Amino acid sequence: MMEGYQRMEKGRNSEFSKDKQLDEFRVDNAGEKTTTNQGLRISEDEHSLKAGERGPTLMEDFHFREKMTHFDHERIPERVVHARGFGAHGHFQVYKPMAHLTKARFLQDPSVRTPVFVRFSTVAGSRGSGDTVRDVRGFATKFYTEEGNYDLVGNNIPVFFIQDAMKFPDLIHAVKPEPHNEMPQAASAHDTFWDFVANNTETAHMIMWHLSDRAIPRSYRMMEGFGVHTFRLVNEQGEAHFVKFHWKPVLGVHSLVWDEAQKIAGKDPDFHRRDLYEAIEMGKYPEYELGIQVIKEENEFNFDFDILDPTKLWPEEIVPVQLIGKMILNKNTDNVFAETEQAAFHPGHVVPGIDFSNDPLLQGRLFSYTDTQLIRLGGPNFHEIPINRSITPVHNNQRDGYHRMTINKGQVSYHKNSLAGNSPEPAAPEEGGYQHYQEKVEGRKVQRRSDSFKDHYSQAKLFWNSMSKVEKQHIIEAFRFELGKVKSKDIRAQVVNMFTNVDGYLAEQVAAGLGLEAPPNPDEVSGTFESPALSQENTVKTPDTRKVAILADNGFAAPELNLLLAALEEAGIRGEIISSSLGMIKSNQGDEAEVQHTFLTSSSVEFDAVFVAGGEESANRFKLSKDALDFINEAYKHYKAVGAAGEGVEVLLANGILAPDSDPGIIADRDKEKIRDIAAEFIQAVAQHRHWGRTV
Ligand code: HDE
Repeated sequence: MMEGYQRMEKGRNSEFSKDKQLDEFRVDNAGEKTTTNQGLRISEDEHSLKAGERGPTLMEDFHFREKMTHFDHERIPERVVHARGFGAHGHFQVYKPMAHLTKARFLQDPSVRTPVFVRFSTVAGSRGSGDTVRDVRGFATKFYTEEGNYDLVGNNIPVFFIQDAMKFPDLIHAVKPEPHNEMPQAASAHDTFWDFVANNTETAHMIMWHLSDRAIPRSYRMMEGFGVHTFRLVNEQGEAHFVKFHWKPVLGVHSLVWDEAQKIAGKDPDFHRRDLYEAIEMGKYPEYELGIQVIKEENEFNFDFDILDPTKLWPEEIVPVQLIGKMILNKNTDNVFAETEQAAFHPGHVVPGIDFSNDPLLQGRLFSYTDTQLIRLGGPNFHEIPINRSITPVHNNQRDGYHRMTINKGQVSYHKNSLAGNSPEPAAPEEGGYQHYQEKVEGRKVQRRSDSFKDHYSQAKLFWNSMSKVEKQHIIEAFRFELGKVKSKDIRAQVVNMFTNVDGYLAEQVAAGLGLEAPPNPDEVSGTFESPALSQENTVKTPDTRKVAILADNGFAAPELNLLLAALEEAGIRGEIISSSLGMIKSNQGDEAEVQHTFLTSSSVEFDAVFVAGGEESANRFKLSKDALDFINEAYKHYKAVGAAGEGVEVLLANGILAPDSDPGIIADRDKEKIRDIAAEFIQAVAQHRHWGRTV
């Protein structure tokens, strides 16, 4: 048996091993003749076989029947949650050996690149819903390791709504469209969701995150990922540590503003998938560092929260995040259905060195994920679908079932046996056999929750205290929006009452927006503790990979525009020209520039910033163009950097956007000679992401 393990050893996975495996399944039709699914070449693919040119279609037309039958069966059930998602391939590399904490092989050798497939998703919406709705985002990673697949199936929020898996169907029934009229799609702003919240106060902490900017990310490339539950790392000596997993995006954590998010959902429902797809196509590969927080087993009870409670995070200031490796996403899928849609993740797909905790939410998930694939992917052989195959060989006595691909040789499909020399045979731990951590467990069988899970508000308050003034205001407005859409006045009042437990000012502000009076803060939850790591104000700020709209028309000032474009490119920013019509525009000196979008085909919400080019004729047109003025105004309203050079400044003035320097994030100068400085300042302003100091 040692031999088998060594065989695996020899075939050590490289970054390309999964790609090579997938290659066996890829099909390219280029230059080929059309065939039926039986491989028969066909001579006709537009006309069915008929009895006479104007006669009825004949049953005998096997090609027509096969084509139509296949089409009729093209759909599979969407995921019951996380239906809408988008995936990409990449690889992961550890920074240094982690042997002191875990024996997981993919966390040992910094020279090994482990292939990964990641699927990002929203939770509540259907497969065809919008990307930018207010929701939690899924962040599921499949590592194709040399010891089998390891799935880290996380979210972009570090805690969850509920503490016990038993309540998951209730939570999801409450947030999904209401059953009697199937509305609203992909939204939590309705009665049943808030009824659930008011009656299940363990949701308080997660609700604070859900109503914060975290639930409207700017990009999948700019959000964190969290394993949420406490897991265990186990080393070669059998020692275990509690661990929480984090993904930290290299570009920082950034969000949209709510008005913008709603508009994008209409203008470009594919906003996040397009952003990810384009970044990868352009070679701007998204990167995330893997972080771990570690708690020694003997320190399990040293905290004022229960580390098994999934509604609690471990403040980074108390348990620091160690960055242990990096993931780079560098390849789009060839076929979204075959890869992204058929990917089956499961928190129970682990490798030696990674184990579970008794978090009751995690324990329930360990059942649900295989179960759900049976209905979605149509049977027990979903592990044979190319995207789900491990790059290590699979040997066991499981047989048959729908769509079985493997042809298992031999007479024997049971253990133990002598006819086949007792193979396949379980591997000893030294041979890579997975051994569950031997945690000592004692207790009565009860249907109860530990008292240590009863505190529902301290960390909701911690989150609130950690927010900047602007972030707090966004949370207040989100509450007002969500509850404003709730029809039942009783539920509105219940929710306001509930959140007096988090913060009196918050409850008062929300109540005021709803025309209610907030009851006094019961002050049960005191504390002014903060975790600065939770505020997006403190994140990385870089202009890299941002998208800027440049408004230019015939008569634009070419030298300045070229200088600006070059400076943007150097900073990693994509500048795209927007004008009144497509084609080429001519500068005041006859140079030409190509227009990428018109005001009809694009919208300011699709860009991170706007710049108005100089040139008298160009500027004069925009001053009179409602489309151009709306475009600029909207960017201004969404706190984005707005720039202008030369006569472009007149357009801002015509727009009522105040004179240069009087407002944050407005970079404008009439003096064209200063274009280099203007560009540099504008790039800085883009890097800031948003300019909250602006009054709108
Ligand atoms: Fe999931 N979840 N979940 N979930 N979840 C699914 O599995 C479930 C939870 C998460 O891109 C389903 O294959 C239960 C927490 C992601 O394919 C299903 C409970 C976290 C994805 C399921 C939870 C997640 C899913 C639906 C409470 C963050 C998408 C389709 C006990 C740590 C994976 C599927 C992908 C998908 C069950 C709670 C993350 C039904 C029962 C907490 C990212 O099995």
